[in-house]
Amino acid sequence: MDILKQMAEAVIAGDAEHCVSLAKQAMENNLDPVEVIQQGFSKGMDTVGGKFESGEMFLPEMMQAAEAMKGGVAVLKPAIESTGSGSLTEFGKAVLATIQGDMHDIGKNIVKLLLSTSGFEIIDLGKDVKVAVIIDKAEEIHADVIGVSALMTTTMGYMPELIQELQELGIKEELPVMVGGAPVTEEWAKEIGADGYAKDAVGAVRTAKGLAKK
Ligand code: HCB
Repeated sequence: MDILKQMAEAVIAGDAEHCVSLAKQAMENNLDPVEVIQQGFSKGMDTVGGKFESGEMFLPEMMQAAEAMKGGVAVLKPAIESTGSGSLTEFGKAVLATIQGDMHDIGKNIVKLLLSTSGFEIIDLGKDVKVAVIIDKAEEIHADVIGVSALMTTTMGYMPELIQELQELGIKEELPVMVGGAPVTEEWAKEIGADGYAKDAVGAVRTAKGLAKK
């Protein structure tokens, strides 16, 4: 089995130790750490989500899988940071948050890692963040882009609320919003009037750079 498949399997098994040792092995073999996250660990997490949905896996196992993935990503973090390009503020400031009611932050943290190594200063508001808090902070620091994450169909609904609120305050033009997270699609992003969408962290860097330049 190739190493990426083993990584996915280690996440599914919730085996943190194995995730860490595979991540170390990947670094020793000079694999691209971003590729390793996207094609290895994240694939395992997709399977975990499917198994949870079909009742084959339960919450404790999903939590264990999340911890295992976090352990693996932590090993890859320095390698991603060392390949960083661009000065800290080349593209300006990005406010990141997982939306209100949503505790999922693994994806948002990967987006943060990549943006922070791509010329953005990051203001990470964390998870379960109220729309008003995101707007206040973005306004206060004159953010160049707002990146919001939602992993549940129930919390996605706060994204259009964020955009409407920005419109009502008359500051939508100066604060572009990028949306993402597993249930979010490009079509939906357009429908709610978001300025950008990204399927993954690499896409988030591309989208954020495009929005910040404007
Ligand atoms: Co969670 N959970 N979960 N969960 N969870 C999901 C999201 C379900 C889809 C699983 C399922 O049923 N198939 C489901 C939601 C269903 C729905 O939409 N209605 C679900 C549920 C139901 C729940 C609970 C309600 C379960 C319960 O308590 N009964 C509960 C929610 C609590 C709450 O939020 N209020 C819950 C809890 C958990 C944990 C704690 C066990 C754990 C989260 C740990 C953590 O994040 N610290 C967890 C996990 C791990 C998942 C799955 C398995 C994986 C999510 C993940 O980390 N993926 C997920 C299933 C799935 O998504 N397929 C499942 C890996 C990352 C790397 O991918 O998509 O987050 P990502 O991020 C990508 C990409 O989207 C993009 O870049 C990232 C990197 O490439 N991106 C952005 C992300 N954000 C962006 C923002 C931008 O602006 C731009 C791009």
